Amino acid sequence: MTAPWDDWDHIVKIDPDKELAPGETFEDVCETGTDALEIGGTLDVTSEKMKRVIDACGKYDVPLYQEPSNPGVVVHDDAVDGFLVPVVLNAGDVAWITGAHKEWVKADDVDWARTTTEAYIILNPEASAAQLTQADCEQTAEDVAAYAEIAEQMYGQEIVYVEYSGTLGDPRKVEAAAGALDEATLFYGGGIHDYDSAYTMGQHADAVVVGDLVHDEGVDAVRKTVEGARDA
Ligand code: 1GP
Repeated sequence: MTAPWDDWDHIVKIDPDKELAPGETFEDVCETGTDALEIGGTLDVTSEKMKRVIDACGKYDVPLYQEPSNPGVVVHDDAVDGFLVPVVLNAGDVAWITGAHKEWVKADDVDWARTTTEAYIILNPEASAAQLTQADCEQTAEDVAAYAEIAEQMYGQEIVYVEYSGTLGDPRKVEAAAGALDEATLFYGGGIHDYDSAYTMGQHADAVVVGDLVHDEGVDAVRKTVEGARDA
């Protein structure tokens, strides 16, 4: 069975709590050549902010996915292709493994046909997501490989996500995760800021995720990361 992300090299992650670079529009973001947009952030996201980005992006031809950080920010909208829901394998607080998910199922009529989980391995202890989830970021390459393997083989995860949000990570750990996976798709995110960083991580990950760059530097910089990820 094929999934849309099987063909992705590059994803732009829009934080609904942040503005785009001055003078730029979501149309500009969609024209960078990225394969998909994920809308999600860790802090201060609301369903209203989520909806504002969905409304702005929905009319373009780039697949649009919500990545809800908690049940309260989920928006049901036909413009959205699906939901990519984080499950943090190395969370210290089990709310981020099953707890928030349980609350979501209780509160919402979950659209399972369009919902897929992402098995996160969070590795930057400074990141808000690491602090919120109390992630144990002290993981060797061997540990990361083991997490990736259990994600796929024990928990049937289709997507494994090595997350260094805010900083460029250790390519050897990304390589270790890639080596442990059979069919699952590997996302890498964190500190991708130019052609070389995208190329380096893209050599191991199936798709690289670019977040802060789109807000801080803008679409010209993002376009170079698309080239790096494509060439990898
Ligand atoms: C965040 O992995 C993404 O969830 C992207 O990270 O913001 O560091 O690009 P950056």
